[in-house]
Amino acid sequence: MRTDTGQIVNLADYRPTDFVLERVDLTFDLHPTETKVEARLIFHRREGIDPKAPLVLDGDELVLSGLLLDQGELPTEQYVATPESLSVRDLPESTPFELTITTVINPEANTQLMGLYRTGGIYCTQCEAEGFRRITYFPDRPDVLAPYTVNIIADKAANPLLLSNGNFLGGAGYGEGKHFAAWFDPHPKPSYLFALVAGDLGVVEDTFTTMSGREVALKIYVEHGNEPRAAYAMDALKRSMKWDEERFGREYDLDIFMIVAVSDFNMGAMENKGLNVFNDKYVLADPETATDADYANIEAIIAHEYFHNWTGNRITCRDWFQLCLKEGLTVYRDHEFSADERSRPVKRIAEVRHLKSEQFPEDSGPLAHPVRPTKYREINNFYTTTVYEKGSEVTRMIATLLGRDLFKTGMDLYFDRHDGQAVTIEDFVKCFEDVSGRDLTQFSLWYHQAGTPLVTASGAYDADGKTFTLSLEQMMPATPGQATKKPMHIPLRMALIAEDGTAIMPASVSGAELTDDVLHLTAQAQTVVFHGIQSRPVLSLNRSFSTPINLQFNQSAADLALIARYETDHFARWQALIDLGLPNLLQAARDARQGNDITCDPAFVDALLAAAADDSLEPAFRAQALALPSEADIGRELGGNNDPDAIHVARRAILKQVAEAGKDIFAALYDSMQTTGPFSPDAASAGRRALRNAALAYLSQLDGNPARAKAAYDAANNMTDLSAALTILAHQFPESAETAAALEHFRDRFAENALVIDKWFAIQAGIPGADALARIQRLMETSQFKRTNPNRMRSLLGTFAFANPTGFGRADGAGYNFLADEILDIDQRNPQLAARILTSMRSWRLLEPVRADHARSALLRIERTAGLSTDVRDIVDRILK
Ligand code: 0A1
Ligand code: ZN
Repeated sequence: MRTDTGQIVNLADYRPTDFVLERVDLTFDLHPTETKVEARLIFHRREGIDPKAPLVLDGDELVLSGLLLDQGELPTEQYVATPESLSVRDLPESTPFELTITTVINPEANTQLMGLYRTGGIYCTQCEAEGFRRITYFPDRPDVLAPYTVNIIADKAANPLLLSNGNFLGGAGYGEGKHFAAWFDPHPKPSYLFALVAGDLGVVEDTFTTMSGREVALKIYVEHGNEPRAAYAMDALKRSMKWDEERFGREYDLDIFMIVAVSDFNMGAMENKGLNVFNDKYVLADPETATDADYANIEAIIAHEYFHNWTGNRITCRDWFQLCLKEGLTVYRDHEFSADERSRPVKRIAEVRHLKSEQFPEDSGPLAHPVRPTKYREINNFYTTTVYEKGSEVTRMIATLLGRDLFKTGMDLYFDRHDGQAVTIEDFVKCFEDVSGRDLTQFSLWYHQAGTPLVTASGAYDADGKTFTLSLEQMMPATPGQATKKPMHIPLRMALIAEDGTAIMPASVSGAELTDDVLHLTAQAQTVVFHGIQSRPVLSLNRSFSTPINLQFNQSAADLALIARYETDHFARWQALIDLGLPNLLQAARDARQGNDITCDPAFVDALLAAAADDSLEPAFRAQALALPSEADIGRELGGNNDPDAIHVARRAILKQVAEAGKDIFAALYDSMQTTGPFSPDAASAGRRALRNAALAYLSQLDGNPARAKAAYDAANNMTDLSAALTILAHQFPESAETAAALEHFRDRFAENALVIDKWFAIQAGIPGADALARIQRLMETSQFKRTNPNRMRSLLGTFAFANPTGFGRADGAGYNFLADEILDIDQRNPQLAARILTSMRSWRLLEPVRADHARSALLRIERTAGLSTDVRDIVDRILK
């Protein structure tokens, strides 16, 4: 394990390598505990580099077992090898030379799941960001690109499949029960995109004919027996390939595209060239075992990894500071894909919910960092929602500023200009400046300034002058390392709506640029006047969440209700309902804290129920409206001195009041939204299920007993309905005999399916209340619990720490202490996983003083432990700062 060296990497220190890598030729002789890796690397010294400069290669826990220069032995004084680096001197001044490096590594012992490891008897690799250096000594950085040849030798019976990037060259027997295969990837790539998979897997095959008529073989490899469960992933892959051709003109560029599903994986999936490796959670689905959310995730992640082929692989990052160059852009592309395949407004609502619940807390807490950071201690900790989701929002804003057509022209220029290169955010932005003539200097602050801008708005109508005056002000909060900030360029989509719901078009606008429906806020404060307004308008601001800000705009309940009823942008309707409801939830939390009665504004309840009952709206939209902000969302909005128990009581009370007022509507929806016929995962059917299960959750609030939820559980014929009913049983009636029986039934029915058992763990980990910790500890003693499996750990510990505020945050601090012990334990095996789960404590300063004190002590205990990984050290230090 890499323990902390305290070294910080700075963007300002970037410089190209001294040596240019021309070609890579790798030979793997696979063995579970002693895999021999021979790397033949051809380099030449870059022009103008000091002839005395040594070649320094990266390593991580490596042992050198052989080194040749142009096939000859090297005197030992010519090189220095440590586990972390190999330095070779007296190398040729101007001619190319070949280094042959041999290392022996132990895939079986690789519990970090970085580099070459074993999972379920399969050899597999994960090299992003710095895993390749755990395989061989190498210039392991994204700006070193080369074509790779890979030879794999392995026992044939155990490993009939030998896969790597690129196109298959050939294979043959190798004697002693072994065989070998050779692959060649002609597209120069950085080492983080290298992949190797070997083992015995089942396959689902198909083909795709590209827009220029080339046939590409498509293969998805899964555990034997799981082949039927990969059909949806294959369908999503073919739709992604087609969409990228139609929307961005991007064609696939190899003869074969492979996906391998593995059960031990630190993240969601990885875009290795031509050989994506996936967490099997994002490949396997059938109606009996996957929820609608699982199907949507599979579609999005298959698309995401495939889209990386152009945004990430063909054009890659110059250094890891540019991570958002590939991630923000590719998330934007996968969001657009899902919006086109499903419902655009519902997709946007889901994105914004996710952004607000995950990225906003990051951006307002101790882990806040710019979309394009300038320093890091551990790059693994920068695969964040800021880089991914805010990075996507920044890309979306460029598209908003330029308009769809110019944005596409800018993307075309980016692909043309930078194909085959490792580039920067500045290179990317320049393409859009060049095609539009717009100066994006101020806009680029979105990449450089951390924190969520706060925009304050107020409007006034002058009936005599027929003007509507909008005052806007922006405030950038201080974030770690950035005390003061400059005003940003904030593109706000907007509409003016008349009392009868029709759109009002101003005759002219002064005080700000308005292009189509986009108002440009560029100064710290701006007064915008809309002229020729015949009647008092209601302003809908930040339509479709065109900019990721906190908006303070004290609109009356009546105005919000009007937006919720008439806006043509359905995202804005949903936002208006949230804005109507949130003050009630916040007041309820304060009242619960004081022991006061909890009340709810009927205007909100009426508007919500009107949306729920409106058959002209998509069911999925109505389900989103009925899903009130979570307890964590309420805590974030309260902004400090938070008591999770009070928030829980408050939210439950409001839910109950909505349920009471809407019981007839919910009963009718529960009946009418039933889907008939064979299961289909399409968005419309999923929306009906979501609305029906939302109605069931409200009705169960009123029932006071689990009978209805139990009946729903018994009647369910797909995993969406089954897990929804089980969640209601467990979260609303945790002590009931029906819940105990259903949990047992669920466990026994799906005992053989790890992904479903993950759901079983997650549902129980989310049961609120102070006894949650004891339940978690009991679950950890069960035979199904597996410490080495990241999905299982995330299901149990991740759900507990991220999504159970009353259980995890119980008043005596036992939850925080427990997590600290677990983090220290996980860190010994898998630092990346430990660091990620630890980020659940990033908002500890928002807690009331007693809990905050307990949280701090637990964090200090981690911080004071010797031998922490760099990953955990980096997070704990920043959270405590
Ligand atoms: N590039 C992948 C995410 C990923 C990042 C790091 C990993 O291991 C540390 C694995 C995957 C993506 O964006 O999908
Ligand atoms: Zn990605």
